[in-house]
Amino acid sequence: MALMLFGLVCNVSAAPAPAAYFWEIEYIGSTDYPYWEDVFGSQTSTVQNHGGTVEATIIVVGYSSNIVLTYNGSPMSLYGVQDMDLDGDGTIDAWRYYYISSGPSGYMQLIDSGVVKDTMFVQ
Ligand SMILES: [Ca+2]
Repeated sequence: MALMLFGLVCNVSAAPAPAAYFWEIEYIGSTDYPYWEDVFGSQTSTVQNHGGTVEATIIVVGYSSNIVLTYNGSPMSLYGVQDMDLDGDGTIDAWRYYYISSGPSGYMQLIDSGVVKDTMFVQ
């Protein structure tokens, strides 16, 4: 399964960016719900019932080399990175990361340098 809502996943060379200051789990999809469910914002649980292979996208504004997304306590596999120039000034400001893993329901956690920045219960 490959959920590709945003089209081509590409990775161009990164320009200088400030240290990461915003982190969000954005979208979650799975075998049982094969669409991107929008979980951006204050939401703490998926609405849809997921299962099987689980994919997620996160967005990090500002740069960090220590991002991990875990599911049920285990790191998910990173399979794509999309550089984003949010204000169109030619400098990359943010990164969208694509992850995949499998498992039953559980907690997904976005961690930067050991600090939990966002948590989502995947039901
Ligand atoms: Ca920019």
